[in-house]
Amino acid sequence: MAINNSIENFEMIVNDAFVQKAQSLRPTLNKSEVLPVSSVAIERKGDDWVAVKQADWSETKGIELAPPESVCIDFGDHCVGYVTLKFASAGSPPDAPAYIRLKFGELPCEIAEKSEDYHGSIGAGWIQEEFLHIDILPAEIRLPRRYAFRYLEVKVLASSPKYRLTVEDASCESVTSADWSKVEPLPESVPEHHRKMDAVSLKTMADCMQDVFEDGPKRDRRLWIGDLRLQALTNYVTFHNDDLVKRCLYLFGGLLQNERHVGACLFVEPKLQIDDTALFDYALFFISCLKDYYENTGDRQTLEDLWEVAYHQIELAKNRLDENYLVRDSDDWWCFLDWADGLNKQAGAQGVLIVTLKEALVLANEMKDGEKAEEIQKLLIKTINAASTYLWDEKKGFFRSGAQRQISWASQIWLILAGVLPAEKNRQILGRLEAKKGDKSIIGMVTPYMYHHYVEALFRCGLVDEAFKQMDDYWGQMIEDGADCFFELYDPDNRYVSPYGSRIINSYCHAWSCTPSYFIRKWYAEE
Ligand code: RAM
Repeated sequence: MAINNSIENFEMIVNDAFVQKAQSLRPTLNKSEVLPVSSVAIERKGDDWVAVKQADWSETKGIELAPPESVCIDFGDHCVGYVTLKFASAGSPPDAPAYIRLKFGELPCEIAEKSEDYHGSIGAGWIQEEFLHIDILPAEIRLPRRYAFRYLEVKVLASSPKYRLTVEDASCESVTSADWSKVEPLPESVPEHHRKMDAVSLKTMADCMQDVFEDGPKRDRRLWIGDLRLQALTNYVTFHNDDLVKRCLYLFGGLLQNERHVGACLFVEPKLQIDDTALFDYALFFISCLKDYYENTGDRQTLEDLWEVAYHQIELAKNRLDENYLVRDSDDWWCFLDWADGLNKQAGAQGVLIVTLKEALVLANEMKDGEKAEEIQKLLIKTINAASTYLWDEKKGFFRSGAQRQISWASQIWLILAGVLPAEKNRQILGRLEAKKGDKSIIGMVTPYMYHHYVEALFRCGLVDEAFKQMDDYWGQMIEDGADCFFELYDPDNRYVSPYGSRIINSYCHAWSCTPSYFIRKWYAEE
């Protein structure tokens, strides 16, 4: 499946007032200096790589390297920011430039695996690697790019027989728009392993909170609406940066695609620009983001400003319905849901439509917009009927999707969240899924984003113990596997999983995986 689904004759429709509002809410970035902790060796462990401590940084500083020697610096935790390196020389006066390679890794595999071997589907430029000539030594070099990393390898490719390059010191000016003082302490009742999980989620959040809510500070470094929705939910119970959510809402509302479609993602540099990727589910999530924002802030003005844009997404979604009120399927990348290989999106998309119609109804009532509320009601009845008539397979006990009548976790989960069937039936589906775990005939899940919806479905069905167990098995296992932040993709049974052709291009601090904090903080507060 091609993931390039650019709109033909793409045009951006700008609402200047909305954009101005968004720009007036630009956050200031908090800066702090992070210093290295130690040097490490990257070693093989099974099918993965691990960092093994060599020496404290205070003992490593000043290390002398001759080609092809290298040192791998461990900053002790995930960092997002600007790196400064200090170099000098040992031996005779340097009679030739030093030529070095720098590699930054969120995980050890990014340092160990060869960048030249990457031939995947997205730009190799995301691999954090630099080749540098240093003409004059000593030198203090502040690198112009912002990096997301914990490990930094400095390798000398060339010096001269007469001198060695010394790595005198390194530091990182880390940046975030998160304000840690806003995070409330967890209730006493929260056990240790959930405290740890909350801490990793918070770190993930903070490192993704920049000029906007980025999806990942290593890649794609931009505002995606699916990620925003989960970040915003988590933000309301953690960093309370509601203005950043508001900014993102006005950006999406103020920079529309053809036909006033809300785009899937947008860029803030070099100028504000909506991307030409359109996704069925992501456009509808504008409704969810607005509803969640309004519920959490009571900001009526924003609701009034953006309601029309939100409602219009339903009008557009209607164009994709067939005569039976079923979402039409196609072979291109029209809807996201998850990166699971071969996943058919039809049933899941129907679920997303129903979920967001229900949310739109809440907003329509809030807006006292009777006409639209009625329109939404009608559509809800028809789309729910369509799901139970055409997608539900009573014999199998599962929803099915697409021409091949595929059964997947994503289809079940979204149609459970949509509340198509009565609560007891939904619980039974979840039980059946659990019993079929590992069954290859049912398409599984590979992103924390999809796992979030699974856990949400378990909570909604009152399966609280199962929901926490799932969090422990998934996000807890990620921590066991060495996560400083939560990943973009994770399959406990396959460390190599990547929709892009290589794990070194995956992002290992990814916004949509931050929701354990949301579940933990919501649940323990309600207890
Ligand atoms: C990837 C990113 C992003 C996600 C999109 C759909 O490029 O991981 O977070 O929202 O896919």
